[in-house]
Amino acid sequence: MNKKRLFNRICKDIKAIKIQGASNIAKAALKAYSLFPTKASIKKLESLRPTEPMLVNTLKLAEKLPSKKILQHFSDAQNKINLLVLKLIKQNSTIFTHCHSTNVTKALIFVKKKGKKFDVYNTETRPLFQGRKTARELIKAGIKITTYVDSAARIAITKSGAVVLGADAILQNGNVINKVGSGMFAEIAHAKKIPVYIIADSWKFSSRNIKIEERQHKEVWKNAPEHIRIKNPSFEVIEKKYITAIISEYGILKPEKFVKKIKSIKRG
Ligand code: RI2
Repeated sequence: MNKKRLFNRICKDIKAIKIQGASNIAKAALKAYSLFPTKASIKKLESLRPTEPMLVNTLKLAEKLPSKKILQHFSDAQNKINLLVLKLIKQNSTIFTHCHSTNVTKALIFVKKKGKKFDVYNTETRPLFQGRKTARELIKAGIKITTYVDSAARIAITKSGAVVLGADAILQNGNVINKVGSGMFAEIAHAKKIPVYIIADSWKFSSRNIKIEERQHKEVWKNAPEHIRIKNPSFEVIEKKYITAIISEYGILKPEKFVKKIKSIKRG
């Protein structure tokens, strides 16, 4: 495939969520940028998924650093996260998760490989069913998984020992943006005194205002009768008061502490 076609293919796959999740999107964008390292490429790539600061942060660094160094960051951060999650997950516990997060699934698979026993309850994650991707990956790794329809989440959460979610964006005020439903699930968990952990590479932090991506109504209902208004927000805010901690390469930190840490690193 020639360079132009490959660039366009990557853009198309990111837009259609064939390439899914903040980390995978950032890595694919990095590959596309390396084909055409221009400002115009950055503009195009950033426009594909407006709620992904990791993509923005990665491309900003790609202007200064070799791709190899950036990729090294992703794997170093994940390795540190894995060790923290290993300490956190209790033997014979049940973890609830939503959507598909590479940071989450890699950490859970690591914990399983280290011999800890736990099982996972997850949601389908309508309309694009990213929960099935999570279920496939975890079952392949030998982790027991039970999938619920999204509207059964309260039943699943109530039976779980912890809610573990990924992130698309971590905001200056400590709130987190993740797949739609996450805010509601965190609120339910909080009401039931079940801890809520966000597992995320720190490059998801953004000091900008983040737009919530609104996707096509066709994803929700392909041949809907005319005049039915369909809304399809892809993400929502999880308020920091519902988040027990953010687990990143900088440790297990309360949202405010995480933000403080990131800001001190940037200043330093
Ligand atoms: P990684 C996903 O978005 C979900 O919201 C998920 O929690 C987040 O990205 C995780 O990112 P989408 O691409 O942990 O399915 O994979 O819309 O970096």
